[in-house]
Amino acid sequence: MNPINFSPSYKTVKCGGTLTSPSGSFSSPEYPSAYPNYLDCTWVMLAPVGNQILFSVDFFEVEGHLMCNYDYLMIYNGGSSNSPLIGKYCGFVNIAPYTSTGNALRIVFNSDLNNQFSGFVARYSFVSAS
Ligand SMILES: [Ca+2]
Repeated sequence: MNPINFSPSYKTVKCGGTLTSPSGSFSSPEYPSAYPNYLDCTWVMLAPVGNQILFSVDFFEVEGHLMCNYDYLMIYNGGSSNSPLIGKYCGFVNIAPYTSTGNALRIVFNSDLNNQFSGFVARYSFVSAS
């Protein structure tokens, strides 16, 4: 096999971003239609220092797997990929609302090569740390 002739059979979908508005919502790409394959989306909610981020998921339908190895959403308590992982979710589950301890929260959504579902809708708001 000549590696020069290898070309991926998918195109990269732009998704994710840094969210600095005091409240907002976002969803999996193309919601409520099925999300594309091969997603690697990262949203970082970044509040002013002294705030926390209240995050909740209103809708969640993602390809299921016992270990969530196929498609999944991950919540990190902080802005970086080294921040503590709060949970990894897949299937048709309810995700409990979560409040960050600091002023940043990271959400990652990944999909694999097949089996697409409607995905998710999430919202957040900045709250003054008490
Ligand atoms: Ca999938």
